[in-house]
Amino acid sequence: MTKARLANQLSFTTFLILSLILITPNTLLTSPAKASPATYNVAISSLTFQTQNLTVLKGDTVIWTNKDPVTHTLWFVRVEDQSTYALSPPIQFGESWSHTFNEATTLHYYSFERLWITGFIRVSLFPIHDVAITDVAPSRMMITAGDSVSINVTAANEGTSAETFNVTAYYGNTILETGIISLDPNSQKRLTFFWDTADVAQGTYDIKAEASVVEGETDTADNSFIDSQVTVALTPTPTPTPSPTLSPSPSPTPSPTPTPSPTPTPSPTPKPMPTPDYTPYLIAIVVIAVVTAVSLIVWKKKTEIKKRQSQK
Ligand SMILES: [Ca+2]
Repeated sequence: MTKARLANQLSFTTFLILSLILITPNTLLTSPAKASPATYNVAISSLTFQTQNLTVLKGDTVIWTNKDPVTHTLWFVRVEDQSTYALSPPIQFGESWSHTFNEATTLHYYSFERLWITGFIRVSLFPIHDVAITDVAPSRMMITAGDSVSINVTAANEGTSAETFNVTAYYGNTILETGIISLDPNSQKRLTFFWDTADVAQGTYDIKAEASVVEGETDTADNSFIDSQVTVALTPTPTPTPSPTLSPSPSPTPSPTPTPSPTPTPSPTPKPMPTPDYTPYLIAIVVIAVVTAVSLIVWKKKTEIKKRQSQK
């Protein structure tokens, strides 16, 4: 009897354990640990939707706020068959309108009054991991070696989960720098890289940025972005250096020539001058000599005359 009761108790315990084993996984599967629905804000400003592209989970809510001084009515169209998904009431300046997306679909939407203002919404049943590089912009396109260039890279999280990933900037195939960035879902951020081109060879380089692939990411085509080139020219300093050396060298050659020329000019000028100056002196000497000679002759003749008179 005791053995029978013990056997019954054991079988009941086994039943309980088996039930727990079987029921527990079912309970986990029927109520998956899903994050609470998220809410995203989109401003309608400067006649654009900011942010333009959204990826949300089924059950998430988006709030649009009109910051334009005009009315916007939002018209949502399913991409797969162009059927209308929803139409908002007219949203006046300063007003908001929200919508919770309960259908897993992909939507294109417009401002009904201005169909060229467009946005894009992907509604997913499961979390999406998708990061991207959406822009690469160097500060200058033409530089000389030694210049510094800043490169602005815009990285985005286009998925439904927060992500941390690497962003690497390149010139050509050479890595410039790698940075780490963390982004919330449906957000973007700009990173600035500085490129010192002192040791960079002359040439034209593709400026590129890459986002590392995050876990669970399938759309990797948008993780790399190349849109611009920078041309590095030779340093201008060596070029002008020889040219000034060559140009002044002929100029100094003629300049010393005229410099000595003024020196001889004054020296010959005073030398010929004294020559005519001596002439009157010579003339005076000649005149004095003649006068003296005449006087001597006259004196001699007078002396002879006196001698003769005294002899008489
Ligand atoms: Ca991607």
